[in-house]
Amino acid sequence: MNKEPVEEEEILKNLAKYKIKDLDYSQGKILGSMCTKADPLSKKIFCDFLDTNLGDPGLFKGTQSLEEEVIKDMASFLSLDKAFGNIVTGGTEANLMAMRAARNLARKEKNIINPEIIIPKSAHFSFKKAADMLNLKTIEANLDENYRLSTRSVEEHLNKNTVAIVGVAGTTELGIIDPIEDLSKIAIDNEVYFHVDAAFGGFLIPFLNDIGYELPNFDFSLEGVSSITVDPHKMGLAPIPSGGILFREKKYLDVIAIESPYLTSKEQYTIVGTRLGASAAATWAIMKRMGRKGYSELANECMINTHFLADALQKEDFELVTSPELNILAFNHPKIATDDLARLLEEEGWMVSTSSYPKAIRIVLMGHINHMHLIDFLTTLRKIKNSLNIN
Ligand code: 0PR
Repeated sequence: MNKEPVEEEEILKNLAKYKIKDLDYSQGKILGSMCTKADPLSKKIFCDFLDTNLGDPGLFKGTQSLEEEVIKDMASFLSLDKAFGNIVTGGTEANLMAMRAARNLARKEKNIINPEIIIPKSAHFSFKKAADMLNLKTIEANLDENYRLSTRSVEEHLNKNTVAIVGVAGTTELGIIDPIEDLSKIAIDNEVYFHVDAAFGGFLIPFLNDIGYELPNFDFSLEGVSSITVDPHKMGLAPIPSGGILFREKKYLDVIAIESPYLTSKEQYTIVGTRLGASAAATWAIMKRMGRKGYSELANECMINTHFLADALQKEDFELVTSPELNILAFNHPKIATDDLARLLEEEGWMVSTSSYPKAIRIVLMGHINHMHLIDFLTTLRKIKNSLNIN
C-alpha cells in the first residue's frame, strides 16, 4: 500500500497496463461466455446510480421503484401478473435464494429436517454451492439421450425428504430446455417446490417464441412452477452484476425474511446486504431500450449465427453433440481430442470452453459474435486440421 496519494494521471496510466491484458468482447474471440458487452446506455446509467444502496431502500425510493418495475416487467414475459423477487448479483444468488425458500417452507409446512433437492446432472454448479451452504442433500437425476432431465429419474428419486425439484431452461453446457411442463405436473402431484433455472434461457425463449420459434413452455403459466431465475446480465445485455429471482407467491419471501430492525426496511430477503441499486437502474434502462422487439431481434441473430456455425462445422466433419435448441453449440472432431483442440484454438487466440458432459468444445453465440468472426473461426479450424494432416 502506498503511503502518499498517487496522482490521477499516474493511476490511469498504470491501470491501462492491466486493462490491455483483458480480452474485449468486441474482438469476437470470447466464444465461451454467457456474458457479453453491456449496452453503452446501460453502462452510463449504472455509473449514475453507482452509490445507491438497495440494502437500505427507504433512502433510495426511486431506485427501489425501478427494481419493482424490473421484476414486474420480467414477470410479464414469464406469464405472471405479480411476481415477488429481487435483482440480485447473478444466477448463483438467485438459485441460492430459491433453494433457501424451498428448504425453509418445507421445514415450516412439512417439518422436513433432512432436506434433499433433486437437480439434473446438467444443473449449474451454483446448486452445489447452495446445497453446501444450506445443508441440503443433492441428488443428481439422470438425463435422457438428448441431454434433457429424465422425468422418470426424478420420480424415482422423490421421497419424503424432497424439498425441491430443479429444472433448467437453457442448460449451461448445451443450452438444453428440460421438460418443464412434465416436471411441473410431477411437482403438483407430489406437492413439492419446483424451481426453474432460466438464468440463460429466460431472456431468450419468450422472445424467440414471439417471432415464431416453437420452444417449449417453461414459465409461470405452468402451475407447478414456484420460482424462476432469469439473469439480465446474460442475454438481457445488462452490465454485470444483474441476476433475477422471481417467486410466484409472497409466502416464499416470507420464509426467507430476516429482520433488519434499524434500517428503513424492516426485513431483507437477499443474501447480500448492501447491494447495488445501479444493477436495477441499468437493467430497467436496457429493458426499456430493447423492448420485446429488440430482444427478439437479438435472439434471432444469435440463432442465425448458431445454425450457420452448426452447418459449417458439420461440412468440415465436426460432430455436434446434439442439435442446438438455443445459441449454444457443442462439438468434437472424431480425430482430435477435445482438450487438444481447445488448446490449439487458444494458441490461435480463440477462447472456447469445454463442456464436461459430454466432453466437447462449447461455443456460446452471444451478440458480440458476428458472421465475420465465425468465418475467421472456421478458417482457424481448417488450419488446425491441416496442421494435423486431417482433410
Ligand atoms: N444458472 C445457469 C443455467 C448458468 O448458466 C449460470 C452461469 C448460473 C446459473 C450462475 O450464474 P452467475 O454466474 O451469474 O452466478 N453460467 C455461466 C457459466 O458458468 C456463467 C459464466 C459467464 C461463465 C461468463 C463464464 C463466463 O465467461 O458458464
